[in-house]
Amino acid sequence: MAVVAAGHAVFISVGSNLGDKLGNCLKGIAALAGSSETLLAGTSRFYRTSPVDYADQDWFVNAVIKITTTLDPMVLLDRLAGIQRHMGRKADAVRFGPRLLDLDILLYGDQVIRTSRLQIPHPRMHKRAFVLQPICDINPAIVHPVMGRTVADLLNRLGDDDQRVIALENQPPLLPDRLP
Ligand code: PH2
Ligand code: MG
Ligand code: MG
Repeated sequence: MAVVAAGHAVFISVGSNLGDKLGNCLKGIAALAGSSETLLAGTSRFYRTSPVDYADQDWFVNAVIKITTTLDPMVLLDRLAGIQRHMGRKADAVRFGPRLLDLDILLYGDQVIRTSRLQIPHPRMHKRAFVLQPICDINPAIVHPVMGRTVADLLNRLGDDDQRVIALENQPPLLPDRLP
C-alpha cells in the first residue's frame, strides 16, 4: 500500500474498434494492472460509442481507468505505447482511425504538460462524451486542471450533440484487482 500512497492519480482512456474490442480493452487494462508501478484504482463501465473525428469507421468500445503510479508521465507514455504495440497496433495507423487498442493519458494528478510528444490534460477530453461519461462513473467531481470545471459539468455542457455513448448490457466480470 505504500506504493499507492506515493503514487500519482492518473486517468487513462481505453478504446478499441477492431477485432474483439472488449477483449482488447480488458487485455490492455490487465497489462497495466499487472505492474507493481501501476496499480489499478478504479474502472468505469464499458461503453459502445460512435466514432468521433473520423466518422468512417466502426463503433468503439471505450472505458476509463484510474491508476496510481510512481512512473513519470513520459515513462508512463512509453509504457502505454509498449502495451499498444504488444497488442499488435501499428505505429503508422491513420490519425483518429481504427485501432486495436488505444491507451491515452487523460489526467496526471493536476499536472499540465504541453510538449510535442505529450499533452496533459488530453487536449480533446473536454469535448468527448466517450471520455467524460466514463470518468464520471469513477468520480464526477474530478476537476479539469485547465478548464477549472468538474468532469460532470463538462459532460453536461456537451449538451445534445450526436455522440452516442451506450453502456454495454453485459458488463465484463470484475477484474481481479478492480476496486468495488
Ligand atoms: N478515439 C479516437 C478517435 N475517435 N471515437 C470514439 N468513439 N472512441 C475513441 O476511443 C476514439 C474515437 C482517436 O484515438
Ligand atoms: Mg486516442
Ligand atoms: Mg492514443
